[in-house]
Amino acid sequence: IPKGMDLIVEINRLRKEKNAVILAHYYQTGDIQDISDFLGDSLQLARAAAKTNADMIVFCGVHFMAEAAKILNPTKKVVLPDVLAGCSLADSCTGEGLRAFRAQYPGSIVVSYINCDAGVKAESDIIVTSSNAEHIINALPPEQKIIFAPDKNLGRYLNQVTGRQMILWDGACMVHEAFSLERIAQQMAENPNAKLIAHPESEEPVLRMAHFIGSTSRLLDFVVEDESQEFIIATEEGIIHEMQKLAPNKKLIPALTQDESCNCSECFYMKRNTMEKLYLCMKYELPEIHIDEELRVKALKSINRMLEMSE
Ligand code: CIZ
Ligand code: SF4
Repeated sequence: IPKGMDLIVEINRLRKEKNAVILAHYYQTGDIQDISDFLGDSLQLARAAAKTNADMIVFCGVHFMAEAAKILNPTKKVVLPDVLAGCSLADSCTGEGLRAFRAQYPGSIVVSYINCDAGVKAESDIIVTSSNAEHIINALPPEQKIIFAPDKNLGRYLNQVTGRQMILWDGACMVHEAFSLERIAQQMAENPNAKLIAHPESEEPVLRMAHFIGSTSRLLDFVVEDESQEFIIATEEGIIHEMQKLAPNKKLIPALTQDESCNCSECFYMKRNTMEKLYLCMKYELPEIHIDEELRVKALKSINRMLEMSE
């Protein structure tokens, strides 16, 4: 990259020249969020990917999200700025592992959180996100035995709100598991008017203390709409960029993690994407997401069930 090159100008030029659409997750860095055509959580981005007319989808998020965009758009080129933008939660479960697990519970169906790879999606009956999971699970027959993968924290929370007893796969997100109950309690004591809001990937003790629990997009709406002026945010701190834009006068405090050397809860995978890598990936159209067609069709079935059931 030539020194002094204006990355914003160049990215805009490439976007036009190549009829590309830039989709960015709320956990991306602020500069990437600002340059995106569409900013959203995983469900909103999957929907945007399903609707786009662009020739190239530039997916600024992690690998499983870009892969979902490809599953929905097999004829389009999908590129991801850094192919190593993975996910500890998606890595905790494989298609084979899930198939073996499922074999232990005959008669059950598998509901999987969208944070998983295509192999897991292909072994699942229905995909859910944290925005629609409760609604979809409630729509299943009460006697239906359900396996929920891969996030045990979200699964436990969903069991609580739906009254089901889903069998849980033992996976978790390293970012949402990093929060410190003690340090958050201290933050609450120091900011007595602040409401604690949390993503359900967080651990149970944090959720028990929270005033509000919701998906990424619901947490955003809550901060904007609630009468409170102060919030402690227990989710990946990238979301605060958009929250602060939409609620410029509110005080937004990132919840503290166990690691005292940093006060932040950043997803290291999400932050692998940078403006430089975004520019290079648009220029060279690499790294590109490829997926085996048989696997894609199987994975698509479970995603489509979600899109139908969450309308
Ligand atoms: O932790 C994540 O990656 C989340 C919550 C994604 C999303 O947008 O649902
Ligand atoms: Fe995966 Fe957690 Fe990062 Fe989300 S925040 S991409 S679940 S590691």
